[in-house]
Amino acid sequence: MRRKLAAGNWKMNGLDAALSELEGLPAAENCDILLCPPATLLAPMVTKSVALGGAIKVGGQDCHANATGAHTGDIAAEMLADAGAGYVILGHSERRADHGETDADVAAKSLAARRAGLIAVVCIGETEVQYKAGETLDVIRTQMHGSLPPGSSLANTVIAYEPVWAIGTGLVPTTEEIAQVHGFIRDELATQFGQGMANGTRILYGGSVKPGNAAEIFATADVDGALVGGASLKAADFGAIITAL
Ligand code: G2H
Repeated sequence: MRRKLAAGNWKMNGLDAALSELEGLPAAENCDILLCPPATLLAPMVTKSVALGGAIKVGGQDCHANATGAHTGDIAAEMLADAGAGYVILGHSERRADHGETDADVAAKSLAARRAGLIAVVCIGETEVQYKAGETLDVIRTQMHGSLPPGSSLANTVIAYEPVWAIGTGLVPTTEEIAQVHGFIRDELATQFGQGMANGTRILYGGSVKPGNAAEIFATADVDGALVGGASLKAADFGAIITAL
């Protein structure tokens, strides 16, 4: 049985005062809660989570492939772990677009996450052009083969399917489309890593998840939770999404 995961990606949002939002989140018995704040808030968020009982897991939004070195502005997986993180988002489409990250980069970062004991939340998803050209499944297959390194397992990897055209736009695929892609991802996991990983790996949907559409998305086949951006910033919204799981 796959345990559901409600993951929040704060992106480049949030100053110290935003941590008070954690106080308004509901206790969730049926799912894990993960928040991925900007790096500046990682350690304080861990402290806040512990003060609230420790139910909220904390993750980074990216890591470098190396453990140390001359990489100004980057952060190592070991540093995220040292700050108390348990997860790291990798290959988000904004990083692929803004920083030119390739599937090979994401695979190298996934190995770094594993080296540091972090669970990698690996993001994949097609662009609007690819979607309209009917290339979604081919794109997903290519990204999975390139971004998931050998040794990926249900213990060290979560997949987030995020259609790029649905991110921050208010547009959402139909539940039939989500079910098709998530089922395809699970089949590809079986092909690449075996049936055990396919059965046990959590596959999140991401892209304009809101309180108003969360229940319908979560009821969709092979959806094990969500990676939530804008709606994870406020406890009222993220709490409603958690409750819908
Ligand atoms: C997709 C998602 C969070 P939003 O990027 O990963 O953002 O929910 O704002 O579309």
